[in-house]
Amino acid sequence: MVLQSGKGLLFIAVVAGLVVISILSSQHALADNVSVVIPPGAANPNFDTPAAEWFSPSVISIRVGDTVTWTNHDGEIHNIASGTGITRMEFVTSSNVGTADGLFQSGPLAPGESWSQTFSKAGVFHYFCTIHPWMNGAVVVNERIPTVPTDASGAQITKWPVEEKTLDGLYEADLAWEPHVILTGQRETLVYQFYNGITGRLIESGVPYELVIYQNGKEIFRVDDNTQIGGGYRYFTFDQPGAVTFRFQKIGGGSSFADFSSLVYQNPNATQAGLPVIQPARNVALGQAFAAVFIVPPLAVMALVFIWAKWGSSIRSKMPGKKHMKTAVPPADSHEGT
Ligand SMILES: [Cu+2]
Repeated sequence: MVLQSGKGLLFIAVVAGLVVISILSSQHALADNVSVVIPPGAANPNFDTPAAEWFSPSVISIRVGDTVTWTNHDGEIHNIASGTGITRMEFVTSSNVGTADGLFQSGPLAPGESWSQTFSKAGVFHYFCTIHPWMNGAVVVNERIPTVPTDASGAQITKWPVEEKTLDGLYEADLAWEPHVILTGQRETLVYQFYNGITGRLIESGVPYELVIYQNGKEIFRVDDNTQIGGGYRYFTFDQPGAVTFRFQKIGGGSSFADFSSLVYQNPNATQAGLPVIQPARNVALGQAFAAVFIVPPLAVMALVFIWAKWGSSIRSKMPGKKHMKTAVPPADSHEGT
């Protein structure tokens, strides 16, 4: 009996293990793991750091479900804390040390150590090192856009156009939207037709209807129109992501309606346009560029002024052009010509 229950437990454990493995592998198929490196010299806020940025890359774009792994390639201890650090100017002029918001926080990362964080929500997440708060970075998490169109519940739409009867059954509408997967900022073309819900015959032109678009529970568009032979069409561009309902109502003056639903996804191109800007490190190359622009020319001008002040008069008296000028201008006591 003991052996039997032991076998039963073993069987359950094996099944549970297989389930876990299949879940993990299916997640693995969807999610990526991306790397951010803390470069050598990141601990140094001055011009003599070889680091071009404090985190490399300082802004990384991923998708919901992806994991970011930070690895410390510097020679000092660093950490990763969500929130906003400080600018280098603040480092010099204030005692501000940044504000961690607690969304995620690593322990101390010794040289060579790594730490990972999985992002399950879309958005822009700023982070910094609390030991060196001028070290700022950001993770931009984009929605995972499906390759197939769905209704608002997530069920895949396989047949176009989508057909729906009004609740009272008197009318039927069909609607197709193109592209089928809706992104913000992308022009959608809605194409639709109306039929008699009982006979299935096409509704002739001139029958009034109303198209209303709801998104995230709010009405965002409404138009009165009349049916046309060959069907109606309309362009629409969504500004916001979220569930959307296309409603045809008051067809032929009736009181019923037919609803179609889908999802609008954040356009990754739009997200790229709003990427956060992270101040670069004050690295050696930047220091040289700074010196070339702000230090070398003023020093050169100062040197010239000094040389001119000290030896200017002797240089002027020795210049051949000046001698020629003197001989060319007649002396004041020369009046031969008058
Ligand atoms: Cu640090």
